[in-house]
Amino acid sequence: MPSDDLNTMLSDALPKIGAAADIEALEDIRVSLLGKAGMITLAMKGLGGLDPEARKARGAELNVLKTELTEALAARRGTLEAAALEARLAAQKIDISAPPRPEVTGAIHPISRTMEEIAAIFGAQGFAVKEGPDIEDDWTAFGALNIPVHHPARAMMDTFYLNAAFGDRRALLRPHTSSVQTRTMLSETPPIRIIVPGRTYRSDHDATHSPMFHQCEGLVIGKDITLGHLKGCLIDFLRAYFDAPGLPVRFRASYFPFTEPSMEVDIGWNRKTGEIGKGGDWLEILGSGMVHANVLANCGIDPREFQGFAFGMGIERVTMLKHGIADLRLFYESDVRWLRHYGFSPLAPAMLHEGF
Ligand code: 2NL
Repeated sequence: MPSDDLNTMLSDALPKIGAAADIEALEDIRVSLLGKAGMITLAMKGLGGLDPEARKARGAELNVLKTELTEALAARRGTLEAAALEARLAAQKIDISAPPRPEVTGAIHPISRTMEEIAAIFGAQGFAVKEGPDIEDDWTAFGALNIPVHHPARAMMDTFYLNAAFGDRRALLRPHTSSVQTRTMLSETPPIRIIVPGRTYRSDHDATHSPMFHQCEGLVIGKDITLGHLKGCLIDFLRAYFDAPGLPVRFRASYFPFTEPSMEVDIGWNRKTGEIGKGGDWLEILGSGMVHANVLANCGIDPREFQGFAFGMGIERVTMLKHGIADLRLFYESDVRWLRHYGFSPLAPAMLHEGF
């Protein structure tokens, strides 16, 4: 049987431990029992004064008592800590039933989207994207491209001229992106394989013309570039862009001052339904041709050594055809309802996938 004083110590301590209100109170109790001057510690120290027989018996009793108290302290500490954690979690609780703040998501403009798609398709054919200034001089925009001084494209009614000059050249807003190709031919040596998407300006304003619009032109120059390359390149592009593997494509003889021979490129469609790739009608979609020898020479490339092809298309036009957008003017109105309807998710960028 344990000694009476130890029994009393146990029966006094256990309820106190069980009732300790917090960790601090529990710690005070632990120190009073097991600390340096605690009751158990002192009782342990008192063992030295006993004879061996009694010391052994009381020592064993003290160890049992110490174990019981230690376990009781640990159990109470566990309970108090769990309660404290519970209280902290309750205080920090997030109310997930609260309605979120409305989040405004922007959309990619259809013109930007088309330019990204065109860059992805030609990018896979090895083309680089080039950009250049919107304000140009008349030699870079016209003269270099074999467009004679009295050509209608140079007339005031088509081109926006500025009251400024670059030396003896008149400043203007570029009426096509070809000036960027002029600059590229002047600054780089072939092989050249570029597309030039960008803004262009013409003094024209009605339901189907905007004074600012977008074009994408392309230029390929090398030693052995042929009309066959032009055809393969553009057929592949049109079938990828319109996502129509069997799309009929027709090359029709035409005229541009900067190409010889020149061809307009038509695709098959149904004039009545607007469906692309079906029906017996033809729709003009691109201008193209083999770069004129004069243009190469003007831009410092020897036409006896190099040749190439070029093409151009209107971004608005191919965007309207692909997405069934009827009115050109809405592209520039910045009406958020229109943008939300015709715009594209910035999280799903244009890229070349299996379907192309
Ligand atoms: C069209 C016609 C075309 C080009 C653009 C070009 C550029 C250089 C040299 C030769 Cl630097 N050609 N560009 C060639 C043929 C047609 O575009 O209908 N565009 C919307």
